[in-house]
Amino acid sequence: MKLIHALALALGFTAVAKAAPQPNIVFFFADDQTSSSLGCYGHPLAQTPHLDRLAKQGTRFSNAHVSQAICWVSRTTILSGLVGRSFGTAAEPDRATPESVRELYSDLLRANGYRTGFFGKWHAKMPRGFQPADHFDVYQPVGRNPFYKRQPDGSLRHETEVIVDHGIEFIKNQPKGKPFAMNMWFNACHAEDSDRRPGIGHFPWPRAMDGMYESDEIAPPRLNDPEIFNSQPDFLKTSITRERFFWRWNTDEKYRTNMRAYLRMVSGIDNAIGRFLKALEEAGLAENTIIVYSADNGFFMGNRGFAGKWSHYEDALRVPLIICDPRVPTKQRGQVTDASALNLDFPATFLDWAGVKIPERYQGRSLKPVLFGQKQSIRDTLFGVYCGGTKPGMRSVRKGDWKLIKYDVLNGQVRETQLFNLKTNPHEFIAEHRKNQPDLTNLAKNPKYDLKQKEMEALLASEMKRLDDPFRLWDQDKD
Ligand SMILES: [Ca+2]
Repeated sequence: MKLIHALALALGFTAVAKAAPQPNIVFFFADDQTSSSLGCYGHPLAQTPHLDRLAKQGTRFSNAHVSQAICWVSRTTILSGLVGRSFGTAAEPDRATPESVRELYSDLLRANGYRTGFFGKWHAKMPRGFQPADHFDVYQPVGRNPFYKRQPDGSLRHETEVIVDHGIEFIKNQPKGKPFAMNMWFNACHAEDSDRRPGIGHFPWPRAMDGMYESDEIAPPRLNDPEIFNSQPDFLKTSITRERFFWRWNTDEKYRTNMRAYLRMVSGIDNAIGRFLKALEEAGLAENTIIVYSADNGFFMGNRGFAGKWSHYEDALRVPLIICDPRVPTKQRGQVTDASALNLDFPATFLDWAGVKIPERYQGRSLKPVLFGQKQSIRDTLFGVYCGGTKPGMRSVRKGDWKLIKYDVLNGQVRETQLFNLKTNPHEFIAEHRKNQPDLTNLAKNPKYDLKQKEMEALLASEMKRLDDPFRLWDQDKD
């Protein structure tokens, strides 16, 4: 014992000095992408070999959601650590208050030794005077419109490639012995809304993907039975979610052409990520770098007669989430977890990885224990919010197999409740589909599920209070 003690004393300082280094963090963030458009999530055609490999070596989340399926809100949630309705004010709910974004996770990482970078689509609605460049060591915004960027030699380069070029440049300049945290936030797979020409006009892809999927048979949307559209709440049937359907999915030919183009955008991201991973490997940084891949919101690709996001169905709220942490034990590699995760959890997770204290104001939790197999899950409730169609808007809550959605829109003209059991009704059918399956319907107001509805409504009210939502629905206490 004495010998060991002496040895420990002699080695003590060395051991402390050689404590595990802080990991590098690379966060790839796609725009407008459902998890169902990736190979590793089961898409029959999507070719995403690099993301599939990250999933095989890391953790793939089957229940990752965003709390609000809108580009700028999802982004502000990650930057602030707060859900939409918490980072803003009742008068201006989409814009972050100065207090909520005074210190971003990137600032906290920088204060703790990290070199930080941001490349790509920002789109978060920040307070007046806010300068994103103040919050990163290297900041380079890259937008769309156009997706193709003129290069010094006169050639055109897709924004996905340009963003990854910046990322590779960043690691080439990385000083030795210093950790880094970098964000590459793509504009793909967002449509070019101002250009409705099917294919490369509406969904411009990196030209390296030319010809991909051309001979593939494109299956129609799974939920394209007109009965499914007809059963939707009336205001959704006339919303922008419906309007955009006519921009991109409403004829067989347009649907097939746009779907091929969309998948090329997905494969374009995957291809660029592959290039980045190779550069990371060559720089000798791969062993200590955690890779995160997710999207700012899901996407309706013709299901229910809808396009875009803007609702609380799974198509809109569910996003891909793949985290590859080379430090996790071998038996956790390649795991697929059904643990619930929100975009709200990302900044807490980043700070936890870096060993930085998670601020008390953060509403999310670190996903690290799930990755390391120490916990099955870190949250049992998914909260969804949206203010479309006039405030308070739509709210949802999901726990286990149950999901409640409430619509309180158009100044009180629409007040509806939907209750789904996602185990028996994973596609959230509202009408009894095909009439012989009584569970495939909205179960709200069904006396058999009265207690469940009350339980979910109480859970929704408590989540709204806990997350400082300033609004109350028509049937909630005004407290
Ligand atoms: Ca988006």
